[in-house]
Formats: sequence, structure tokens, C-alpha cells
Amino acid sequence: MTHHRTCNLCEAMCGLEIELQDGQIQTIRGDQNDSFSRGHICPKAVALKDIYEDPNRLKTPLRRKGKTWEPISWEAAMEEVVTKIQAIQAQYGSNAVALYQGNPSIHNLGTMMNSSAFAKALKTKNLYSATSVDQLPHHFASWLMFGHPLLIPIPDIDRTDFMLIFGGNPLASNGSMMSVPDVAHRLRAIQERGGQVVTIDPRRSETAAKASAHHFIKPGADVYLLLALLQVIFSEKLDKPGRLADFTDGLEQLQALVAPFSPERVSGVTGLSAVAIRDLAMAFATAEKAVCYGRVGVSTQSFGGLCHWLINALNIVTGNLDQAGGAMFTTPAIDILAASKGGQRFDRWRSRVRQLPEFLGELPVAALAEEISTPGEGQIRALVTSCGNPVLSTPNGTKLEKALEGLDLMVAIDIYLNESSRHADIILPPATGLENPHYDLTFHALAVRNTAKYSPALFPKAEGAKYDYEIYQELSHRLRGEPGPFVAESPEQKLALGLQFGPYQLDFEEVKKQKHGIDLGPLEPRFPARLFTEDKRIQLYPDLLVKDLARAEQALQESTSPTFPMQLIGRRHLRDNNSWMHNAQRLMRGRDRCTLYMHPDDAENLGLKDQAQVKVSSRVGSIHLPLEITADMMPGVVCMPHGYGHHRADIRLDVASQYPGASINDLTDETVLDELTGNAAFSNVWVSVEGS
Ligand SMILES: Nc1nc2c(c(=O)[nH]1)N[C@H]1C(S)=C(S)[C@@H](COP(=O)(O)OP(=O)(O)OC[C@H]3O[C@@H](n4cnc5c(=O)[nH]c(N)nc54)[C@H](O)[C@@H]3O)O[C@H]1N2
Ligand SMILES: Nc1nc2c(c(=O)[nH]1)N[C@H]1C(S)=C(S)[C@@H](COP(=O)(O)OP(=O)(O)OC[C@H]3O[C@@H](n4cnc5c(=O)[nH]c(N)nc54)[C@H](O)[C@@H]3O)O[C@H]1N2
Ligand code: SF4
Ligand SMILES: [Mo]
Repeated sequence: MTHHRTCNLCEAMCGLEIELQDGQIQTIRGDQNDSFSRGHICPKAVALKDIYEDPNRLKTPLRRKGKTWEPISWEAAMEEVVTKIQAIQAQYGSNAVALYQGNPSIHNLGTMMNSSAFAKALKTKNLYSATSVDQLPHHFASWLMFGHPLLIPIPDIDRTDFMLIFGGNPLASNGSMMSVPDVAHRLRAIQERGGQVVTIDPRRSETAAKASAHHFIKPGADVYLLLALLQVIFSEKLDKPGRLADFTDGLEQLQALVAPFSPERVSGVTGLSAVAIRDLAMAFATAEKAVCYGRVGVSTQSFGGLCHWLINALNIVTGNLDQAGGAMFTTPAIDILAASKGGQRFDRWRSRVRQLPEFLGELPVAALAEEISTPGEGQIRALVTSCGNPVLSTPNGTKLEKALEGLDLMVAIDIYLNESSRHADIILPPATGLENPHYDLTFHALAVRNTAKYSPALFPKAEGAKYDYEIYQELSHRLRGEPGPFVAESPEQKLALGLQFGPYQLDFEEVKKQKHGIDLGPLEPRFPARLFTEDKRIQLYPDLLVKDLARAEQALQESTSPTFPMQLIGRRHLRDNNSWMHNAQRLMRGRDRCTLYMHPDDAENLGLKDQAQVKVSSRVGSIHLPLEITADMMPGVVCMPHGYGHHRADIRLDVASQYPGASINDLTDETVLDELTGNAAFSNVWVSVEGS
């Protein structure tokens, strides 16, 4: 039997062709007929089989019993979770319970459709997610400029002549905030049609190695480069917003604002020569179709909000927004934007301890540990995590780990007993991956073509297991104290309605029949109609962002610390997926990937040899890992992957425990944020390195 589905592990939405014999998976290949991915897959897709078959994957609820765990029934687990949450809220108020939602939430239809109702049923303002260690700046800029946090510009990669990439490494990540299967081919095609791909990155990444040009930049300095690129474009009179000028406010103010940021002024702070900056600006502005795209490297830094504003500005000023070959907006078959309106989304309440503003109803996860461990009115006493591993994925994981130990109750909705869920009192494991039907609500809205695809479940859920939507709905039902027995509602009904009332009015039964997906065409210009701003105009000069520029000006004066003279940045590897796929043996073969990259000159100055064990320290802590000397690093900058640190005792992960690595987030600093958006600033962490 052959089964077709979409891989739900990353954002690329690759079509898979899975061969089964006697109920066993024989092969997992790329689906050549998939309308979007055209046969592309990466090694992680094959690990879907490993996750399905993994004996360490949890299938029944667990309750902590001292240092061990006992399986319990769903009824007992649900009852205990809800009774304890209600008791804690009765005693300490509803905000004493917090929720943290991690990355796989967005890759899971049942979670996508039910977790916000669950959050509402918890009646708490203490909502946290991986968004604040990832992409808040994208949403912030889109909200202020286009009126909706989800109206994200997507590079029209298949038609552009010039793709300028800030802080993204799609050859390792397969693209992000840009669903783009087989990105390597699509980037090569730009070059083959005479165009250019240029990367700005403190590391000569896998993508940089294939690009037409790469410029090293000092971590966190992108805001200055972006200001200077705009300055050159205006001063050389290369600004040509075209039809965008009819519905854009603030062009002249922006021109005045960037005027002081000449290439000469920012050369030192960015590490690019003034000539290189000027040439880059001219090349971008004179390309017929160009797009500037920024991702994790410019979102997870102190000026993430400013960076994404200025990236959008660069596309607008050069007439490349909402234009073929530029940064465009999707028309997804289910319009997730329609469900929520624009309006005030920021600073409606603040975190208790550090007074950090809420955005989109969430608080920065960098504040979670202190909200748990600081006594006083409003202290968090109970935490529910869902699809998340914050001990490894949020800044100063060590501090969070200690805080978790002090909770009255922790519940983890998770498929593994891992670094975070091991602190839970109760773990509720849902069916996952191949056991779930799938539709990418979010990623169809972020894809480089308009597409739609539904995947049926391949396997039934394990006996006695629950689907994620059943868990969320039942917890919500009980928390709300609804009368009568609980009846679960499958996500398919809502999916059918979303498709029927979406822009293409698709019939769900028809969508189901198209097992290779439906291609709904290239991205089309959508503005001004699609704008969510009240006056249907683009706001190029938003107050909050303009004011925040003062912080970047201020930082220009700051000097480095002698104790921690080097900057630490992160990286991703093709065979890692954040923190949670290291239990698949086939992904772990080969060389140790959890190493510290360092430039040869720095290694020589420090007297360090390749493969030596080194100690890396920051304000927050120290870790040990092997050194890898490489000229691909910018001098003064070191780099390691995130998602490792599986040495934490007593977790039952057979393979991952053999590849513990060290956690970068035992070094990253929870006090270093993009102060405007609340996003963690992983690229602005200063460290020292010594032999160990
Ligand atoms: N220093 C540094 N830190 C980073 C980053 C970085 O670049 N540098 N990147 C950040 C980014 S972009 C992200 S998105 C975050 C990710 O941060 P998190 O989302 O907190 O971490 P993940 O490693 O994705 O953990 C996913 C969890 O979900 C569980 N899981 C998997 N599938 C399912 C499922 O179907 N249902 C349920 N209920 N659980 C499931 C896994 O077992 C695992 O515990 O990390 C961030 N942390
Ligand atoms: N294989 C694999 N794929 C993944 C994931 C994974 O863990 N593994 N995670 C998924 C997730 S959750 C996400 S969010 C996406 C992320 O997708 P990407 O954004 O493409 O992720 P990275 O590979 O981390 O690329 C970030 C780049 O930014 C650079 N960088 C770091 N600091 C700076 C800086 O200050 N300025 C500039 N200009 N560059 C900087 C880094 O060197 C790196 O090359 O990937 C997704 N895909
Ligand atoms: S690139 Fe992403 S979607 Fe495609 S096969 Fe790999 S993990 Fe799955
Ligand atoms: Mo992410």
C-alpha cells in the first residue's frame, strides 16, 4: 500500500510517499507528484517512522511517584490535573496557572485548532510560547505596518532576481516564515536566470557557501546596516516605491530618519566596509525584482523589531513589496487572518516582576522563570507545557529548570519524558505524527505559492491513546465545569468549513481526493485591499518603532566587556529539529554536531587546538563542548547549535542520552531581550572561551 501525506516536521511541507507492507513502513520517499515539493525531502522525514516506532515514546499518562513514574488511566490523569488546577486557582487566583506552548503546536492540526480555547479555559494572563524565542519581531512589524500580525511578507523566490538574506540559513532549516520545499533548487534557479543571492551572516553558512556573495556582520548589528542601505538608496535617489506610494504613509519621514546613517558611520559597528554597503544598496535598488528577507538571526536579537521594520521598508522603498519577484502576501485556502481583526495587541498588561509588556496576549518566555520563583501576589504556582521543551529552548534554561522544581503542579502534554517534562507531576501524551490527520493551517499562509493539502492519518492511534484535540477539549470541558458527558469534536468539521468559506470555496471532499496537494497558483498582488490598517494604508513610520531607534542609537556608544570578549550565536543542522528528535538513531550517526565553531585567529590567540574540549562562560553559566576551528566564522564570534543538553539525569531516552551535547541556553541570558517586542536576544550574548 502507498500512502501520501505532508511531512509536518518543519515548515517546508514536503510531500511524502510512504510504502507499507503488512502494516510496516518499508520506505519513506519524496512524492514526485506533490504539486509543491516535487519530490524533495530531507533526512528528518524518514525519522517519522522512528518516532512512530520509538519504544521511548509515551502512550499512556504518567504520574510522578518520587523519583519514578507510574502509568495511570486517562480518567485519573484528567481528574487530577483539573482538580489541582482549580484548587490552585481558588487559593491564589487564576493567574497562578501558566501555559507554555512550544513549536510542534503549529505543526499539529488538533493543537492549532484547540489550544487557544484551552488557554481561555485556563483564564490566565500567564500565557507563554516559543514565539518569544523566535519570531515576535515579524509579527510586531506586520501589526504596526500592515495592521495584522499574521500579514507576513513572503519572498517570491521563484520570480525574483535578487534575494538578500539576513540571518537565515534555509539550506539547513529548509526555510522559515517562508514555506519553500526544495529551497536549494529554487535559490540556484535565481542564479541560473542571471540573478543574485546575497547573505548577511556572522557565519559563512551552508546557504552563504552557495550564494553569489556573503558578507560577515557583527551579531546584532543588522539594524545599522539596514539603516545605511536605506540611507544610500534615498541619497542616490534610487527610491521608487511606484504604486505603493499611493497608499503608503511616512516615506519622507523615513528618508529624514535614515539620513544620519551613512555607510561610513556604520562600517565599524557592522564590520562591513562602506564600499561594500554602498555597492549592496545600489545592486539591490537597481535589480528589476528584488526581495530582502530576514529570519531567526535578525529576529532573536536586541533590535529584532527594528530589523523587521527596516527589512519591510527596504522592500517598500524599492517598490518590491506586493509585487512579483518581491515580498508578497499569500491567499491561503483557509484564511487564518480573517478569524482575528487588527486593533490594539500590545502592552494591555505587563509581567509581574520585570514589567515586560504583553504582545498578542502573551508575555515573553524569558520572564517565565522569575514569575515562578519570585514570591508574592500573582506568583505562578502551576505550569502546563504543551509541545514544548523550554528547559532547552529558552534563555537561561538552568534558571527555569530550578524554578520548575518549586512549582506546586506541572503538567506536560508531550510525547516524551525529556528535559522539561521530567519536572512534571503528570504527563499527558497525545497521538502524534503519522497517527494524525494533517492540514497546515499556518504554513499554507506562509508559503511561496498558494497551495492546499490534506493528509489522512496513516496509522490509528495506539490503543487507549488520545488525540491532542481530545486532550485539549476534555481539559477545557472539565475546567469550564460544563455539565454532561464530554464528547470530542474532530478538527475536520472546522477544516471543511474553513475551506468552504475560504477564498477558493474548496470542497473538503475534493481536497481529500487530491493526495498530491492542490496548486492554487503563484502569489498575487493583494494591496491595498488586503491591508488590515483602518485607513487601508501602509504605515512606514510607526511611532513605536521610530521611538525604539533611540535604543539602537544608544547602543552605538556602548563598549564591549573585557570579561566576556566574544559573541555567541546559534546554528541549525539539517538532521536536528530543535531539541526533540535526537532519539532517532539514523539522525544521530556521524560526527558530533554539538561543537563550538571558532575562527582560526581566535583559536590561535587563545592557544586552543581543533577538537580540544573548551569551557564557554557567560554571565549566566558555563558549559563544556569540543572546539571546531573554521574560517567560516567571523573573527570574534563563536557558534553552537541549540537543542542539546540531554545529560539531565534520569530521562528515559535511549539514543538521545548517548549524544548529550551541551545546551546553548545554559549560556544565553534571560535579561537580554529585544526590549520592544520581548523576543529573546540570543545573538547579543557575550561569552569567554578557555581550554578545559
Ligand atoms: N539559543 C537558541 N535557542 C532557541 C533557538 C535558537 O535559535 N537559539 N530557536 C528557538 C526557536 S526558533 C524555537 S521554535 C524554539 C523551540 O522551542 P520548544 O518548542 O520549546 O522546543 P522543541 O524542541 O521544539 O520541543 C518540542 C516538544 O514537543 C514535543 N512534541 C513533539 N511532537 C509533539 C506532538 O505531536 N504533541 C505534543 N504534545 N508534543 C510533541 C517534543 O517531545 C518536545 O518536548 O527554540 C528556540 N530556542
Ligand atoms: N534542520 C532543522 N530545520 C529547522 C529547525 C531545526 O532545528 N533544524 N528549526 C525550525 C525552526 S523552529 C525555525 S524558527 C527555523 C529557523 O530558520 P532559519 O532562520 O533559517 O534558522 P537558522 O539556521 O538558525 O539560521 C539563522 C542564521 O542567522 C545567523 N545569525 C545569527 N546571529 C545573527 C545576527 O546577529 N545577524 C545576522 N545577520 N545573522 C545572524 C546564523 O549564523 C544562521 O546562519 O528553522 C526550522 N527548521
Ligand atoms: S524539509 Fe522539513 S518538511 Fe521537508 S522532509 Fe525535511 S523535515 Fe519534512
Ligand atoms: Mo522556531
